[in-house]
Amino acid sequence: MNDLCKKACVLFGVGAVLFLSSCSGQQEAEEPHADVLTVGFSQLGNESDWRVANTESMKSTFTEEGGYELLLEDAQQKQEKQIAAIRNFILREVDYIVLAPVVETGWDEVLAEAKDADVPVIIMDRMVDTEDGELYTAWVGSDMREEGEKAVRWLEEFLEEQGRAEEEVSIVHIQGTPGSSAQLGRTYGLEKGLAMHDNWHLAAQVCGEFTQAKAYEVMKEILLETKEMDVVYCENDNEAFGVMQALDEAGISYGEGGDVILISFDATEAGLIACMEGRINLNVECNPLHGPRVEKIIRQLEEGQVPEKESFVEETIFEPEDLTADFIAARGY
Ligand code: GZL
Repeated sequence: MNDLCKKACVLFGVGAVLFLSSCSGQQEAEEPHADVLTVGFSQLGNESDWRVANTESMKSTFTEEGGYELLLEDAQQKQEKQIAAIRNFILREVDYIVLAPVVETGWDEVLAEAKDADVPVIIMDRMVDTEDGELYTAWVGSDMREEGEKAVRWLEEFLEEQGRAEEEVSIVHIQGTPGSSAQLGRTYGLEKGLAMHDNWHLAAQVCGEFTQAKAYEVMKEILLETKEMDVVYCENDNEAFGVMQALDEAGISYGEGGDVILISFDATEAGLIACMEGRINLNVECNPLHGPRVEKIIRQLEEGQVPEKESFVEETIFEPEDLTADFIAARGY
């Protein structure tokens, strides 16, 4: 082959390589982000410090830089809005649905629609009570019954230490959202304790909706009826804050050295500060930082692995002497 011909072949070869690489470049540019996972997240609301931390954990985990598109829909405590959000996610053909269910029941139909559409559903935080466990892929959250039982065990020991084990104990119970796992579990623990102790009595059992405003309202109403109470059992920190407001206005002391023993759940930053300062006697941890836990499940599924069906978070309890400002600041919520 003469020199001219050789040069022509080389030039053609280089041109072909350049052309193909430019095409593949164009093709990559045209692909609609094929490597991005779209996660539809139905969050039940924004009712408490715990919920805010939970939402933030999801947002800081499922980032664009991490290869995700997070579609966050806040249902404002309404199950029908969560159901509509899930249907919207199915229509948008998301890769995964994450559901933080406001209550445990009423999910079978929409979860079946997601299953029929081959969209895996991960349940986070509270549980769903479905006929068919195959309607969701995995659940991650807290053992709320155990949280309630921990609080009651602590109360038994606390009263024992105070020599009050045989005394009459009047308990005000401020419950969370009716039918939510957190309310069902924490109520289970207290009611089990009431059944075990003939000298423990319910002075009142009302719904505080996991909010400070509602707990303040219902506690003021209770105080119009009675000021005789030994324990107020609040099913989350925001309820405890509302109860504190009402007790302050009534001139009733609470917490360490107070007339009323104040028990709370969540162990949020504000709740632990109140506990460290002795205004809450016991704060039962309920960890909201589920973002990384949900991502681990999604990564397992992406790699063809089968995640645990149920993953419970390890949690503890806090008394004032357990806490320092540095410890609280380092906890992340
Ligand atoms: C508990 C979570 C509860 C928190 C509340 O896992 O579902 O909902 O205890 C929140 O603060 O509103």
